[in-house]
Amino acid sequence: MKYAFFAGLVSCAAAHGSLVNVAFDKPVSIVAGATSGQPLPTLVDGVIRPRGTLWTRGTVYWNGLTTTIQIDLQGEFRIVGAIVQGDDNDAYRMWYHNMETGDFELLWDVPNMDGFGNGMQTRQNPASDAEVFMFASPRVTDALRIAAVSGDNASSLSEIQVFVPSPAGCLPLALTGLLLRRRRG
Ligand SMILES: [Ca+2]
Ligand SMILES: [Ca+2]
Repeated sequence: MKYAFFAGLVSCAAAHGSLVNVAFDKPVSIVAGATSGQPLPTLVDGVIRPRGTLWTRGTVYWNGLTTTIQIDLQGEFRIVGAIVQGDDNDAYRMWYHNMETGDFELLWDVPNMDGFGNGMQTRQNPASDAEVFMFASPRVTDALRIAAVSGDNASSLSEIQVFVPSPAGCLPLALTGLLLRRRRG
C-alpha cells in the first residue's frame, strides 16, 4: 500500500508542468489581408517545419504587415504559454481576446530571430520545437490573433500552439488516494 502511494506521487511529479495545446485543429481564419501557400488549418495541425525551411515551402506566407490571422478556440481556456514557428527575420505579435471588453490585447511579442539562421525558426527556442514561451500571467480567452509587425515584409508561419496545464497531470495521485481511502474504509 505504501508502495502504491509512492508510485502515485512519482507519477504526479513527473506530469507536473505538462501542457496541452488547445489550438490544435481549431478553426483558423483571416480577419485582414490575405495569405498564400498552405491552407490555414496547417497553422494548427501540430506540425512544425524543419528548422531553416525556406519561408515559402510548406508554410502560410504573405507580404506586408496587414495580414492578421485568428484562431477560434471554441471555448474558454486559461492559457499559460505558446509556441510559434515563423520566418527568421520578422517579428510577430500575438493577441488574446479579452472576453470582458471584447478587445484583442497583447499576449506575446514574438521576437525576430534573424541571428539564429535563415528560414523557419521556432520561438521561443529555435533549437527546440517543444520549449513553451510562458506568459507573464495566464489569460482566460476564447480566441487569438497573430500578425507580422516588422521585418522584411516577407512573412511566414507554419505553426501556432497555445497551452493550458494538463488537467490529468495529477490523476494517478488522486486515484491512489481514492484506493487508499477505500482500503482503509
Ligand atoms: Ca503546422
Ligand atoms: Ca521575412
